[in-house]
Amino acid sequence: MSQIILKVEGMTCNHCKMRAEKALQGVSGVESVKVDLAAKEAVVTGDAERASLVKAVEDAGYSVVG
Ligand SMILES: [Cu+2]
Repeated sequence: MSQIILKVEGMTCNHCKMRAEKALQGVSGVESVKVDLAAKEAVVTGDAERASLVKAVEDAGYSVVG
């Protein structure tokens, strides 16, 4: 199991945070998700592919930087 940290741009409120969390939780292999709105950071644990996580965030309407 590994931990992946994504820098997420575009989240402006708690609703965005929940939306991003839900999107990431739906990715195959994800064990847990924690999104920090102020830090614009998503911490994901599990065996998910980074590319799949990025796609999930983008499909939810946000972007991943770095
Ligand atoms: Cu929002």
